[in-house]
Amino acid sequence: MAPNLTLYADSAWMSPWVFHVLVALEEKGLPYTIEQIPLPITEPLKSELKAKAILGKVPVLVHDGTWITESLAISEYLAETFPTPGHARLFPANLVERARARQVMSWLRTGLFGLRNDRPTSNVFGPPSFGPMSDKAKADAAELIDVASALVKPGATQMFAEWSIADADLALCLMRMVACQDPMPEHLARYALAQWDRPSVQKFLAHVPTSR
Ligand SMILES: N[C@@H](CCC(=O)N[C@@H](CS)C(=O)NCC(=O)O)C(=O)O
Repeated sequence: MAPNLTLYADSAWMSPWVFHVLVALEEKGLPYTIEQIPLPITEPLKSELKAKAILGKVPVLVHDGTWITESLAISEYLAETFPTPGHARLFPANLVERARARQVMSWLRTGLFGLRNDRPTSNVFGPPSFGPMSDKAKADAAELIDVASALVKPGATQMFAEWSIADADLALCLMRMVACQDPMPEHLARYALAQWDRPSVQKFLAHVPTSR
């Protein structure tokens, strides 16, 4: 029987964390429906979400009455609930690469606030509109390029031996700069654009789940 999955997404389609979950669902080849919520989330709806999903934020994944928040918790849940070989992998099979993927995703969620502030995802998912970077954003941009350069070899279209959901997250962060034509090594821009061509990412840009 097909699983019963619903993704609660922001109706403006700007959330990098909703992006992560939608890409995960698409890569897994799972059927799902979308509920769109305008941000900021109103207090009554926030309370309703908290009662069911602990946190009143998007993304929320609902699977057969189980409500989960936090994008990383959701992709881990999807990876374990719908494992290979029946479904595609989200995390590298190799232990060290898997740890690295988690390291990158955790770092992207807890840092780079200057860059995230000056180069919001609205530039990537909508028409670019941006000013000069603050010193903090410039430092974050340099850190992002350093980290990405350590992980993405010239000519590579993925970080590890196989694609992982960490590639989608790293590519989106790089796209914050690519969309604003900020300088970066050519091979990193090419890596980000290659990720952008994936059907799962294109699905996010179209805001429509694949009908299965
Ligand atoms: N760390 C969380 C972040 C979730 C989050 O911050 N969601 C924002 C949208 S990007 C949200 O729901 N904000 C609405 C609010 O706080 O009212 C994740 O990875 O899912």
